[in-house]
Amino acid sequence: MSATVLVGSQWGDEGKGKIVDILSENFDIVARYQGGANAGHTVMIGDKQYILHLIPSGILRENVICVIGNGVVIDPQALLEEIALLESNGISVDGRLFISQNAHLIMPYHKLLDSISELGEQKIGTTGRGIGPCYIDKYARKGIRIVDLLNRTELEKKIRMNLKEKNDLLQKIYSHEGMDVEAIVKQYLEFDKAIDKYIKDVPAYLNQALDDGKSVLLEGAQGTFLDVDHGTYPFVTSSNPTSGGACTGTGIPPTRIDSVIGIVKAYTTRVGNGPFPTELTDEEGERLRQIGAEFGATTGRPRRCGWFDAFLVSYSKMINGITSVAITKLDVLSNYEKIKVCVGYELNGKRLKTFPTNVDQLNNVTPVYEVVDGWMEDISNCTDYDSLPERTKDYLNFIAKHSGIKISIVSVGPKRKQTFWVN
Ligand code: 2SA
Ligand code: GDP
Ligand code: MG
Repeated sequence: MSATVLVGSQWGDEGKGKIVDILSENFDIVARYQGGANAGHTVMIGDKQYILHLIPSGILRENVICVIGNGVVIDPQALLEEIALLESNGISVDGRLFISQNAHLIMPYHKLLDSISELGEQKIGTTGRGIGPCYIDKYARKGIRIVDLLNRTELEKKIRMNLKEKNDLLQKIYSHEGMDVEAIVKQYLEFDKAIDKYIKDVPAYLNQALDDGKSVLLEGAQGTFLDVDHGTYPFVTSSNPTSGGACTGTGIPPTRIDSVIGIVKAYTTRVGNGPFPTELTDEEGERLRQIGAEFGATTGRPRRCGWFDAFLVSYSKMINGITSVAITKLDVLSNYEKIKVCVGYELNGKRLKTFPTNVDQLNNVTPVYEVVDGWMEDISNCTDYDSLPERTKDYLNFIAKHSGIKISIVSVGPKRKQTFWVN
């Protein structure tokens, strides 16, 4: 059996949570491979809304096993709160949730350093969840991992060593008071009791599951243009949301992945700072934000909104090797008489051949727009492709053609039943 990767094809919040929930009806296992509790993946079951941050969105289907891979950075407090919230809603995770022993732990100093770094000149607009500083420690080989929870003596030694260094940094460089070493040691020594039962050798587990004919869906968080390597650096997150990250972040090799589903919003949003060529900064942007309810699922921050960018999505198709696309939030465009679509960029009067991820260039490009007629009718009750208005189909064909993508799923509302397949 092969694995399928699901990636955000823009700047995140494309509706990955909803589509993972839909697809997971036909998958045995769903695994997260990067990011942490910065993610906010929304799933609606009936009228009840769940926002998942660390646990894969497949958890809402009782037959699905969920896995948190080594590429994820785990805030143990946030994890336990999420488990408790699910259980209080009658969703048990026991025997259905496994966590890689090699995933790194977010420590209180990571969150503090995240907020302090946002006070400096280069403001990224992070979620403040400690993501960047935790990945810094991972790559500096100073991180504390899930497996360390199993060895209390080593764990205490590692926490004390890290805190000595972090308190020096806080006091000497940032003129900030140091953190309470004893309180943090005590707090983290407690986590093993609650977390031990979920710890697993994830690469061995997932590869064996594939050998046994089980299907695995790899759930990306954030989006392609927030990727630390392929995104709009430095205005990115500190991990690899692109499809390549699914291999390093779980231990499933590239030869076992046979399809990549890109999640694409029918327009574009971004939360946090950085270039956004098709952004609508006037009341048009505000209108889109209100109709689309575009507010951060983790922080509540207003998201920046703009027109669909086919040039950007075509780059995402290339980087991720997208084989098919789920298009979401199509219903949000129902009240627009005319809809703009960006089909390319000009820089210094010249049409660009490839998408520039260089921020200086991106800040100076002029989007080339084509205008498409809107359909001006409610499509949120449509249950199949054929029932969509002709102009909606024209819009889908237009963006598919200019992005070079194949649309296989259409979403016209946040609920499960507001989803259908395109043949
Ligand atoms: P971080 O916290 O270090 O990962 O922030 C770095 C950049 O990555 C962006 N980022 C996100 N962008 C979209 N959605 C995300 N999740 C939440 C959501 C965001 C929220 O689902 O709405 O609630 O604000 C997410 N997580 C990280 C972030 O905005 C920075 O630009
Ligand atoms: P994710 O991070 O990619 O999982 O996306 P978020 O959950 O952060 O944001 C997507 C938002 O759009 C959530 O509030 C979803 O409930 C909602 N949503 C998903 N699909 C649709 C859709 O087709 N139409 C509408 N109107 N809302 C949708
Ligand atoms: Mg989100």
